[in-house]
Amino acid sequence: MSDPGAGAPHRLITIPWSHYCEKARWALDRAGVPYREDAYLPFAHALPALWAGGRTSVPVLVSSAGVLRDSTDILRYADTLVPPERALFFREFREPDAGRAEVEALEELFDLDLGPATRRIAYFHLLPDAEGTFTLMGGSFRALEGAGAALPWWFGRGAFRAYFPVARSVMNAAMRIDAASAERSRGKVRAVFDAVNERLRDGRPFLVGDRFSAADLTFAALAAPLLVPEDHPASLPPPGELPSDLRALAEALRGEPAGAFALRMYREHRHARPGQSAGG
Ligand SMILES: N[C@@H](CCC(=O)N[C@@H](CS)C(=O)NCC(=O)O)C(=O)O
Repeated sequence: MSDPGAGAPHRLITIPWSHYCEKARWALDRAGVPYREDAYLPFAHALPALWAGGRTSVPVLVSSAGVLRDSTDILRYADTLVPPERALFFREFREPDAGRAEVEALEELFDLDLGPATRRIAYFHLLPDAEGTFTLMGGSFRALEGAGAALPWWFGRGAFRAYFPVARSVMNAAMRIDAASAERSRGKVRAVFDAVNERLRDGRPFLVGDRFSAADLTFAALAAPLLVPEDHPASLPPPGELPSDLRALAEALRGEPAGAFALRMYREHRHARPGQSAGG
């Protein structure tokens, strides 16, 4: 497979299946920005992210304009590279406008409430199953291989078995993943999905205005861990391959207007970058 990021002036440091990384990747792909993706396993990502001038969380984008350490900043950067009428934050409105303020408010709501909640629920169900996690991680790296996300040489089953229990305990502690917090996160997902269902009740094609915005992209990307869209470039497992509780939740959410909306955003607006096939 050709490397679409070869010689690229941008470097995106990721954990390949991370939904905040996918949010940034989607915006860069959409803006046609050439970049190389340097993908790491959780914890292996922290030092490269720091060395690049970021902090320990990813995505980090190293660009000629500097180092961007947050997915929202990366979306705003991508907006400087597209014509105003395609900007994710509705840059065509020069003055602060109601639509633009709505996009900003929704993007922030999804970042703060939806992203941490979908991640916690997904990990709560996935991490107890080492084999399933191995398959997910390996699949994501392979799907993004053309973008530079080669599997680390030590990611054989033996090494993974040694690495995984330690990584899992640290992840559980760092993200405070347990049954009670997963239940609270379900409540947050419920509230966000209710709000999006309500917004879509009038049949609107997008969350704000009449075109795709940062609100649509952020909702779809950050809901993805619980919706497992077929068109996700990190090749998430289909619902049928998820642990049973997570499968039931994915199927229920996919059946709601908000879930169907996010899947449609993936189908219609998540175009693969050159040199990489969508969904794998
Ligand atoms: N507000 C940040 C959140 C990024 C984030 O939570 N990244 C996670 C991966 S999904 C991470 O790197 N966690 C590891 C850490 O914080 O050390 C953004 O939008 O970029």
